[in-house]
Amino acid sequence: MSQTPEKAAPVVGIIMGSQSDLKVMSAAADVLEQLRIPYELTIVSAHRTPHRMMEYAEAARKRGLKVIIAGAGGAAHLPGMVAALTTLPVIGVPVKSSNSIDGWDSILSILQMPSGVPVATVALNGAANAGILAAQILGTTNAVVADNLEKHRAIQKDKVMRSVEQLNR
Ligand code: RP5
Repeated sequence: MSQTPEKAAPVVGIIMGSQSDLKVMSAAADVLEQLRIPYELTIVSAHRTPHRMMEYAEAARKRGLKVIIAGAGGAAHLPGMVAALTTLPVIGVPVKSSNSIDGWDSILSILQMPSGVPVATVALNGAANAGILAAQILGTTNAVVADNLEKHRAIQKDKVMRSVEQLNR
């Protein structure tokens, strides 16, 4: 009888302030899947579930997470507050929510952290880059991840070179 292989424990935590952020934040999960990095994904709202946010951030390292990707929109306090509660690296994704003033609210809420509590902020809706950056952090100590990142880069390069060839035809 074949056995289902045990799912590897997540090393990246993807969290977001609302279900409405998922359409943006799923790009981080897609990248981690491509790179074969085990992750977990859930909703943690800084304002609507502040105690859940504290529990999540404070338990993250003990549960084996190495990096947290946190996305939020509007008054986007989730990444910064999680960064304040853990010394794991936190990557912030400013999400352009429907009530957003062109996304500047989200960007500035996440980007302008006080000295001593950094959040590595990616571009507006830049969840894919958040996934890659998380992998790059893991790749500093994990040769398999570093190798998968090299392959990912090579695929990107091939795509560009194919476009160049098509234009030159
Ligand atoms: C933030 O408010 C969330 O991160 C989301 O981007 C924004 C809107 O949330 P919903 O009203 O759609 O739940 O907390």
